[in-house]
Amino acid sequence: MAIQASELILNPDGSVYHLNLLPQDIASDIIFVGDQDRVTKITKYFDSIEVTKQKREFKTQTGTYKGKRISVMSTGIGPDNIDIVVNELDALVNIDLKTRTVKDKLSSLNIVRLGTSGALQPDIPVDSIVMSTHGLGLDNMLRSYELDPVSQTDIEDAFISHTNWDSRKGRPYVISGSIELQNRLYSSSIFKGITATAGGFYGPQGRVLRLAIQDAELNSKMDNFTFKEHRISNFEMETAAIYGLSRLLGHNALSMNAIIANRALGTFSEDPYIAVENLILYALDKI
Ligand code: R1P
Repeated sequence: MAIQASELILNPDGSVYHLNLLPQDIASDIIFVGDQDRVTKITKYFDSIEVTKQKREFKTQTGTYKGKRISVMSTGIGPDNIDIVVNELDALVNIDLKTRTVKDKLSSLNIVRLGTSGALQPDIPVDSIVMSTHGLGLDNMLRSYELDPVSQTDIEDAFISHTNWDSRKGRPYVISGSIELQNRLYSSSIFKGITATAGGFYGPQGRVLRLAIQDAELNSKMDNFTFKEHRISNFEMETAAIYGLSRLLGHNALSMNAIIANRALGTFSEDPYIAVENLILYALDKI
């Protein structure tokens, strides 16, 4: 059955509504960044660029790096944006935009997020790189979908009990990253851990400026949470949403973050641009 115009919105040129992209504009290997200005920081290393398109914070460039076709896209900030980006990307490959019907043969994308993040553990220094084995979603966005088939309820239950999580904030969810991409991009020079994804930057990540927060102890409880060999390494705002939607839609996703702050020590990188550049150089050759 055809998906209605109000549900899958297309622009006059047939492109998807927010990303402003046509199916031929994207590669099957995609790098996500948060900041739209980070797109060219990656594509400056490309052999050539064939597509540059932007609408709002969603900027995309597609080109080749050492002969491999890759798209780099900015997602903006937060899980709500990830809902738009991953659903519209999936529509580009798995929905026939002319007939508005789901294709019989579905395709998988490889999605790697290169982001910035704050470490929660004192031994993960600023300017290091963290690979997310799992995303721990504290944001609730993904709870609008039928999540149970893909979420790791054993880790969720342990986290809820350890932190005495207030159920009024919704149930946290845990989704693992692609094992294949983890194996391809890991080396012993980087850290691994569970990445917590918050639905905001200040209160939702335990930052107090003028407002009291619901659980002032949450970050320290997160620091000392363990499940088997896993611990929570860092806090940011996209990974769990990317992992969840990718898993539900059949795409492979991995998130890697340059650590620009250490929340446990209260420190911030002296040059976050170099930290991001190091992450880009580390990841590009392995993607
Ligand atoms: C907050 O400043 C933003 O920076 C981090 C957070 O996840 C959030 O998006 O990532 P990016 O630098 O990739 O945007």
